[in-house]
Order: sequence, then C-alpha cells, then structure tokens
Amino acid sequence: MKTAFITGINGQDGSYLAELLLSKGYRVVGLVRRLSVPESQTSRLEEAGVYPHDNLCLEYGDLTDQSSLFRILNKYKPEEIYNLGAQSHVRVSFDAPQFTTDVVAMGTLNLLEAIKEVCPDSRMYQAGSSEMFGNSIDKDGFQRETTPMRPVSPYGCAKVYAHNICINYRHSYGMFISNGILFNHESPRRGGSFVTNKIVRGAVNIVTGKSNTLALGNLNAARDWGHSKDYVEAMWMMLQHDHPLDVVCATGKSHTVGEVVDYVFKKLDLCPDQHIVVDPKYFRPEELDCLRGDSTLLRETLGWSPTYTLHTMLDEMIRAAQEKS
Ligand code: NAP
Ligand code: G4F
Repeated sequence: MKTAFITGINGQDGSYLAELLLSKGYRVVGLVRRLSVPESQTSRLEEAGVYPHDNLCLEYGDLTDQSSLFRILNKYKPEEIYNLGAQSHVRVSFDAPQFTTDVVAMGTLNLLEAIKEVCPDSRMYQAGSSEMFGNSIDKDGFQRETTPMRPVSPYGCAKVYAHNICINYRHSYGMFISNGILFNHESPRRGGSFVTNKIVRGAVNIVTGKSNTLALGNLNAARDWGHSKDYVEAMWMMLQHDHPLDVVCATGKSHTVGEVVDYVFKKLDLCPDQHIVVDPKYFRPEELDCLRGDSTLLRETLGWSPTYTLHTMLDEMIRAAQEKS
C-alpha cells in the first residue's frame, strides 16, 4: 500500500484528491490546521464521504511550522507528497500579502527542506497556478509552459517563488518534483467567495427569496475554467510519470465572468440586469485580464483530457446549491 501526504487536504482539491487516492488503495495522510470550529476541519472530506475512513489519517500542523512537517514525514515516510495548502484567494492576498507569502512561498520551502532531510526519494507535486503568468500572453492568445511569468498579485508572486524553488531543489538534489501550472478549476466544493460559486449560490438565493441582489466586481475578466475532479487526476498522473514535469493543465477555452452570470441566471430564469450590482470593493489593485491555457504537453505526454465543460460543471454546481438551499 502506497502512502500519500496531502497538505490542504480539506480544501477543494485536497478533498477530491483524497477521494481519488483512497479509491486507488492508497493510505492517505492529511495536514489540517487547528480551527476554532473543529467541524470545519473535515467538512469537505465528510461531504466527499471519505471521513472517517480506515486508510485516512489526519495530522495537525501548518506549512509555516516546519517542526510539524518533519514530525509527520518521519512518522509516515510517504512515497507521494501533494503540496496543495495555500492562502489561495487572490483578492485576499492584497490584504494579507505577508501571510500569503509565508504560507505559499516559505511554506513550500519548509516542506522541501523536510522532504530533503527525511524522505528525499519521495515524489512531490507542487500546486502552481496560472496566476503566475499575470498578463503575459503568447501571440496566439494562450499561456503555456514557456510563457514568461509576470505575476500581478502577491499570491502570484509567492507561487512563482514556490515554482522556482521546486525546480532548484530538483536540479540541486535530484529530487522528483513536478510543478503543475493549473488554470482555474471549480466544483460544488469551491469556496463561496470565488466567483463561480459566488454567482451560483447568489442566483439560487435570489430564486429562493433569501436575497434580491448579487454584488460582483470585474465582469469583463476572462478565465479558463475546468473541474477540480479532472485536475486532481492530472496531479496524480504527473507523479506516476517516469520523470518530473512542469506542465500546464487547462481546458483551452476562456469565458468572461459576465458570460458565467448570463449562463447561470438564464438557467434559473433570472434576469441579470434586475439583480447584479457592480461593487468596486471586489476590484483588484492590479487585475489579470484574460487566462487561456494550452495543455498540449499534458495531453500528449500523459494522455490527460478534461471530462467537464464549463457548462456541465456549472450545471452540477447549480444542482448542488439547489439541494443545499
Ligand atoms: P482551497 O480550497 O483554498 O484549499 C486550500 C487548503 O490549504 C485548505 O485546506 C487550507 O486549510 C489549507 N491551508 C491554508 N493555509 C495553510 C497553512 N498555513 N498550512 C497548511 N495548510 C493551509 O484551495 P484549492 O482550490 O483546493 O487549491 C489547492 C491548491 O491549488 C492551492 O495551493 C491553490 O493555490 C492552488 N491552485 C488552485 C487553483 C484553483 O483554481 N482552484 C488553480 C491553481 C492553483 P483551511 O481549510 O484550514 O484554511
Ligand atoms: O474566482 P476568482 O476569485 O479566481 P482567481 O482570482 O482567478 O483565482 C483562482 O484561480 C487561480 C488560477 O488562475 C488560482 F491560483 C487561485 O488560487 C484561485 O483559485 O476570480 C476570478 C475573476 C477575477 O478576475 C475577479 O476579478 O473573477 C473576477 N470577479 C468579479 N467579481 C470576482 C468577483 N472574483 C471574486 N472572487 N469575487 C467577485 O465578486
């Protein structure tokens, strides 16, 4: 039985990845932070139906507390390590830039050092982001592995550091470390302050009479949105390959926030003009205008392809929000 260690296990991706690895017969060890509402520490894992589970062990710790990482790695000596833990909200990273950097950049360095000392032969996946590209776009309108990285947020800057230090440790110490460069991915388990689930839940609340307006920021920003379930499959595939890779994972299709509003509101027989309010408090000091990824390398090397479209994913998110309302 292989052992995998996941930081950020109770996040959106962590919960889908735990489900996937448990279904493949892994023992899964997850890092959780102590929260004042302990029920929240396992909420997504419970929603996924994998907690409690005989092959799932949760350990308290934090990416900024290196002693906890050493303790856990020494205890379990995992073959695979997935570093998904992060302050992952871009807008919040402008309000808490130092904390974001401590977790995303220094947290990754803490983990790398612990792996190097305790289990250097284990394979590591680093959760990189399309936010690392910023507004740098190739002439054909896509971002790919060779596109220069010019991040436009503290979160993006911290992810670039994490990406580069992973490459540095791979080259310096011969460690197996793969960097995923994942474009936006969502699901019914997406945090409610990210724009897709905010729109879906906001629209369902209007239908059920819980509210009458939905305040949003920039409706013109465009993103390449996929489904978390497809993207955790790519993470796992990257660690099964015979050598480490730095690869883009994306659908190749880009839509604006306004298009998502139109689709969701139409599905629920709502008229956006009667409910959407643009509130500048949701604008970012510097905005990333358009993301569209070219994942040819991932598709051709690992045979990955997405199973969801933006619309089938939004349909699933709408159904889940309706069931919960
Ligand atoms: P998420 O839902 O926000 O989950 C983040 C997880 O990290 C949560 O479990 C959180 O724990 C944990 N965490 C936060 N601070 C931590 C710390 N100091 N030490 C240990 N764990 C900590 O994010 P996600 O959507 O699953 O994304 C997973 C990873 O992929 C993140 O690194 C994100 O930056 C990256 N990524 C995401 C996307 C996307 O579109 N979803 C795209 C590219 C890259 P709490 O629950 O205790 O806060
Ligand atoms: O849903 P978002 O907050 O996602 P964002 O900023 O693209 O970041 C997500 O994807 C990254 C990958 O590129 C990840 F690395 C990161 O961890 C995270 O998962 O915002 C998407 C777009 C932005 O342009 C934002 O300005 O939606 C726009 N937007 C418009 N109104 C809004 C809102 N975003 C949020 N969160 N809330 C709004 O009311």
